[in-house]
This record gives sequence, C-alpha cells and structure tokens, in this order.
Amino acid sequence: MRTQVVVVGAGPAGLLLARLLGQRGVDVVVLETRSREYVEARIRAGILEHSTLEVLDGAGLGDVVRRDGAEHRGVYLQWPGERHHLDFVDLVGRSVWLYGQTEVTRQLGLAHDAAGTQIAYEVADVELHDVDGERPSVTYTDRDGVRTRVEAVAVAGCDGSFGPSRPVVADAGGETWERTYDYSWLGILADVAPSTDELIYAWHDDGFALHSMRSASVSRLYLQVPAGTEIGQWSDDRIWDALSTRLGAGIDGWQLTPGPITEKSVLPMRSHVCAPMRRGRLFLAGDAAHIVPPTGAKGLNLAVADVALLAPALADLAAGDPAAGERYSERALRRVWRCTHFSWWMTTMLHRDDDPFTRQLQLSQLQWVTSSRAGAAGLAENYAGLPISL
Ligand code: RFL
Ligand code: PHB
Repeated sequence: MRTQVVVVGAGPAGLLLARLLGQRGVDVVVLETRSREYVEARIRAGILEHSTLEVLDGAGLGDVVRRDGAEHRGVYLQWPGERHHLDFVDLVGRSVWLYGQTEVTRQLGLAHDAAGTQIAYEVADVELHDVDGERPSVTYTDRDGVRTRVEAVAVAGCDGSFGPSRPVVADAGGETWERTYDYSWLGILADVAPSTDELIYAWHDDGFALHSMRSASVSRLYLQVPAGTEIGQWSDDRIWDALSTRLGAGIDGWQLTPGPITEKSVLPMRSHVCAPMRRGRLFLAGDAAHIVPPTGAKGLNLAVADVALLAPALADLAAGDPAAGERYSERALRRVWRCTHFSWWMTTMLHRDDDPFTRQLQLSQLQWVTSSRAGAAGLAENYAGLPISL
C-alpha cells in the first residue's frame, strides 16, 4: 500500500495531525494499537490554552469547544489561610478553556468519519523501516491478522511515551533528558458539581491538591501521594477527607462537596525530553517526544503545538520539497523546553517537600506570584500559553 504520510498513533497528536494534513489534501494512513472506544474513553487532560483553541479553530473544531467547553479567566493559587485569584485575561489578555481531552479525541474522530480518513485501529506489531531514506515504510498486522506494508514520503511518530517511534530516533544517537519526582497524583472523577468556579491549585503541608472539573456536574480532583502508592490504600472517604483538608474546607466558610467517585487512578510524574524530534523522514510529535508532569496543564497543549508546526512541513514534503521539515525539531524544541521548565517550576513550587528550607522558599515564591503583577504575569503568560512559534 502507498500513501503520503503514515501517522503512528491515534491519540490527540496523531488524530489532529491527520486532520490538518487531510485539510491540506495530503493522503494519510493512521495506525493505532488500541480500539477506538478505548482511545476515546481515556480520561486525561482538561485545559486548553488560547493557542490550542486557535489550532482547533483551523481544524474546524473551535466552535464545538466554545459551545460545550467553559472559558476560564484564570486560576486560584492557595496555601493554608490564603486563596488568591490570578486573572490571566487581565494580566496577559488571554484566557484558557476547560474542555476534556476525551472530547477533543471524540470530535476529531467524528471529523475523520466525515472526511473518510483511513484509520486502522487494533493493529499489532507496528515496525518502522528505512526512515533514513526517501521511501520510509511501516509494517503492521491488522485486526484480521493480515500483515501489511505502507510506503510513504514521511512517517509521523505520534505513538506516545511507549510507542516504537522514540527508540528509532534514540538508536541514531538522539539525546534524552529526564527528571523523575518522588510523588504521584491520585486523580478522581466524581459525579458532583464543582465546589469552585475556576481551578484551585493548593499548597499544603500534607501535600498538593488540585480541584479541577469537566462540566457543571462533574468534578476532577487530584492529590499528591508518594510514588508507588497503590490505589487500594485510598478509600473514597479517605480521598474526600484529604481533599477537604488540603483544599481548605472551613476557611472563610468554603466547603468541598463530596459525591460518588466514578473513576480513580494513580499517575506517576516525570519530565522527559527527546532530541532531535526527528530522524530522517521520521518526525516525533506529542508524548512520543516529551513528557511533562501535569501541574502546568501542558501535555496536551504541547502535543497540539508540535502538530501545528509539523503539518505544514509535512505537506510541503509531500508536495515534493525535500528540505521541508528540516527546521521542525529545532522550532518545536524551543517551546518544548519552555513548557518543560514551566511544568517543573509549577510542580516544585506546589508539591510537599520534606526539606523545611525548601518549604519556606515555596511559600515565598507563592507569595510573590500572587502579590506582584510581574510575578503573576509570568505565570499567566506560561499557563495561558505562548505563541505556537517562539
Ligand atoms: P497519547 O495520547 O499517549 O497517544 C498516543 C497513541 O499512540 C498509540 N500507540 C500506538 N499506535 C500504533 N502503534 C503502536 N506501536 C503504538 N503504541 C502506542 C497509543 O495507544 C495512543 O493512542 O499521546 P499524544 O497524542 O502525544 O497526546 C498527548 C497527551 O495525551 C498527553 O500529553 C496528556 O494527556 C498528558 N496528561 C495530562 N496532560 C495534561 O495537560 N493534564 C492532565 O490532566 C493530564 N493527565 C496525562 C494525564 C497523561 C496520562 N498518561 C499518559 C498516563 C493522565 C494520564 C493517565
Ligand atoms: C485536569 O482537569 O485534568 C487538569 C487540569 C489542570 C492540570 C492538570 C489536570 O494542571
């Protein structure tokens, strides 16, 4: 089989890239190991940056985000006894949108149905070949057990942190940088109206907590827990008690309303960057190239930004310009490192550290970003998102 671009992975990066390429008239085949139902049910990110919404506008999905999502002007930052609102619109003129990754994926799936994009779900044994030449190919076994080879002009590795694309780049001498954290997040989804209008990021001596949401009737909350925590150690009551304490129930009459928990899981935290984000005709985008801890809400937004840079480059390559794509990695990495720093900074400012000196520094930093316009604007600029091209 022949196509112009093979996209490996149908997460948000792969589906959006396929959409942006399809709109440019590029022929695409998407390969995904999981089922469509599984991919569309994964509960992950919830905050879209301003520039992500602009890219989704270009993909024809902006209106649905505006219709079904919620615009947030900013976030609350708090520590015991104090809660401060940072108004991003006032500080940097940009807002963010609350809109779940599950919905982004589902809407992209519908757009592909309408466009008739070739997406093969539940494939196995995906292997990449000849990426250093001008005719790379990908082999896979489809769900009927048939082994197929697709030849292309380029391959996009959008297969997340455990897919086969990243090791192909690493094998050619790619460099990686990594930071692990000795805590994880315990995340829950609950059928209860949020107890806040905008997200609350809370520093507490017991550990960090975050109150997010998915809709007017569904809350999403997180607790810092030690790395290696088993979910069975946390009963629903224990989770709600810890959330109430860390989020400051009782202060100025604020209360956290508990409700039925419909999903709970433990997410490990790490930072990881792989460079270059390219080897020959293989281009990495999204989690395949980088992982950030979720504290800055950057993972999904970075995947979208990569793809916004990659789509025009691959379209030019498919149109016969062999030099197209040469600057992709360098351009994408500038933003990747900015977001890697911001995610690390938010994470280390807000998570419980056993060292008392570090705790005082964290509180001083929080005091500064909530009381100085310059400090607040720095956080707001990064959180609401920098331009796609830095
Ligand atoms: P994805 O979403 O992981 O999609 C990669 C896709 O590739 C498929 N795949 C393969 N396909 C074909 N062949 C193979 N051999 C393959 N191997 C794997 C996978 O099945 C999958 O469908 O990466 P993508 O598209 O780059 O998107 C990135 C985002 O998903 C990610 O950055 C964020 O969701 C990160 N993240 C969060 N980010 C936030 O900003 N806020 C959050 O609250 C948040 N929560 C999370 C998260 C990531 C999580 N993971 C990865 C464990 C919660 C979780 C649980
Ligand atoms: C979420 O709603 O899942 C979410 C929001 C903000 C974050 C992380 C996760 O920083």
